Amino acid sequence: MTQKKPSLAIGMIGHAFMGAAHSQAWRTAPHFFDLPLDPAMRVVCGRDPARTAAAAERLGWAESATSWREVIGRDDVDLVDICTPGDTHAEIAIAALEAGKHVLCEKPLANTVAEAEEMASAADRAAVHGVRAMVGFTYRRVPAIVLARRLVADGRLGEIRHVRAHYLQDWLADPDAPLSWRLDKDQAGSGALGDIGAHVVDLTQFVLGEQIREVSGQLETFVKERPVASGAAGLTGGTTGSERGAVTVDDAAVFLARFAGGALGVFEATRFATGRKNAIRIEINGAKGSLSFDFEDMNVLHFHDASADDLEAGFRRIVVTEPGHPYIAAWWPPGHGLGYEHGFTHQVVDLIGALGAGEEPTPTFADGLRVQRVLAAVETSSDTRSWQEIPA
Ligand code: 4PW
Repeated sequence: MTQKKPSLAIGMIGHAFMGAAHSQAWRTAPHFFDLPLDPAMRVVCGRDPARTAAAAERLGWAESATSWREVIGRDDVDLVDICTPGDTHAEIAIAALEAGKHVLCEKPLANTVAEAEEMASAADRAAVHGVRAMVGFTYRRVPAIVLARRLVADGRLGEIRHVRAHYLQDWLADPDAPLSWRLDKDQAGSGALGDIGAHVVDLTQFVLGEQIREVSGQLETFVKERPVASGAAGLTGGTTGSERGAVTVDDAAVFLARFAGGALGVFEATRFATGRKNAIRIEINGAKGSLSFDFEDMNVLHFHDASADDLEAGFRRIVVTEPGHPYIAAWWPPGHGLGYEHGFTHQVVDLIGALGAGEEPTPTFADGLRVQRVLAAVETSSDTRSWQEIPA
């Protein structure tokens, strides 16, 4: 007889785009991976009772609730999964950790460095009692990205000289796209910089295993006013009326960076790159070789080994779908490819694995704070037209 695994009961706050992505991860992970704990989708929380009940039904949650405080107060919830806009992260995460609940919090960790510092301190205090916190930089869990990190760690690229990192979307190129919460500084903290630039900051630091130490950047808001959304508005769709409101965040962010090991970085995050839908493009050049990745072709990593014979050298297209590649053995035969949602599944697999082993899951809130410091430094740099150092 197989022994029943201990369960991990989840309470999820928020049920829009990220809530749906996280829900599929909690639903799917135990069916494909051998996990030490069995996730139970206990309760989903939202503001509107009818919409939240419908979301519970659609996404697979046993119950719905309208008070996050009630959710974190429940004895039958072990982990709080925060999928709400950034302005609520600090309050919910700190309260949940203080209530003894593990926390998974969507990125960016917070809207300000001060909030992120408080969250990282709360995580440190909770860790003493075995309560864990993790921030959801989900693209770290793309198999090709993990392979890239391994190649760098194994010295296959040698000393790293250049990092080119772009996150390109185009859903705001239409000046009449609705004014959603992502365009409101109070709710989102920043625009392209925090929403998508945060990912490439985290990814490059993850792949290199090094921090960014200095930045010089420029932010721009191309469309300063938009029609106010009359209902929920996301990356696509949404209805508007005649009222217009101010965009209070950046539409695009560009910055130069210097990594701790001396590599030079060029970063770009924009929602105005017409034709680019979710192009996370990272190219790294080292003394012994180079890597190139594009999320729009996410099952592939390009690798150039500079030590190869000149006549045969050049970028090799590695299809990252072999059973020996990270995470792949749990999925499909070679060549059958993974998609956007698999990163979220791997995220909860790694989280549950760490909780089962009594280890600290990564990225930690301290990692999230480091990213937040880079974002803040880019903003200050843009405001003051100066280089900014990032404290270690
Ligand atoms: O990966 C991105 C997210 O972090 C998504 O494309 C959209 O932008 C939704 O939130 C952010």
